Amino acid sequence: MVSKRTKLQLKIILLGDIGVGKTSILNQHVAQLFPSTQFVTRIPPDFLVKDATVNDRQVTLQFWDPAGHERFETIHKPWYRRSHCCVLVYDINNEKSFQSLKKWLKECHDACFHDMHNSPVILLGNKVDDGEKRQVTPEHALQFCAENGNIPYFETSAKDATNLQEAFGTAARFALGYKDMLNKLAEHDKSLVSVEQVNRKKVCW
Ligand SMILES: Nc1nc2c(ncn2[C@@H]2O[C@H](COP(=O)(O)OP(=O)(O)O)[C@@H](O)[C@H]2O)c(=O)[nH]1
Ligand SMILES: [Mg+2]
Repeated sequence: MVSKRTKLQLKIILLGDIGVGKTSILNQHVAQLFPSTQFVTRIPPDFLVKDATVNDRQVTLQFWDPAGHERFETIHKPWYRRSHCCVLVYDINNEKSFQSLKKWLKECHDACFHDMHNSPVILLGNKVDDGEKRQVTPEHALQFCAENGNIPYFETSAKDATNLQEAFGTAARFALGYKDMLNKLAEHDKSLVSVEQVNRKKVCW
């Protein structure tokens, strides 16, 4: 009998102020839906799932949406648990949502990715289809990215899907790379334990 191998599950979280377009981005990317009012009453934990091939490997991407919880000062730590990539989102027409990125990035680093300069994070400047009221320039956004560990930056639209494939392709590769790194560390830890056990046995002899 051929054993069924479960696909690799990768958890990608979306973070940013309320109203920047996180839910719309996910619904456009996963289900080609805009506007996305039918999802507003979903109950957390809240994620959408999409199968994909990343670096020739079959994976299931779980996209986690804070689903309104970002209204509060912080999101519960368990929501962040076992994340493999964070997609930060702000609205290019809303300076305040850009100012909040520092807070979201810090929360994300504190909760899951502890290495500030090597963490699987990307940034989306959303609503480019509506850029006439723009309050944040791309240069300003790129400067933020350079100062925070060279975060890749994409200008997106949930309305017409601009750059969503590119952004989520990068997010998926980051997530897979991060998962592989965690697996390697776990293997390394296991071998450390076994060396320790051998040494302990030697002491007993
Ligand atoms: N023009 C435009 N409107 C958007 C875009 N993304 C989201 N919106 C609108 O912005 C509002 C907030 O979007 P929503 O997805 O609920 O934001 P969330 O709170 O971050 O999940 C809704 O009225 C959306 O229709 C976009 O790319 N372009
Ligand atoms: Mg939402």
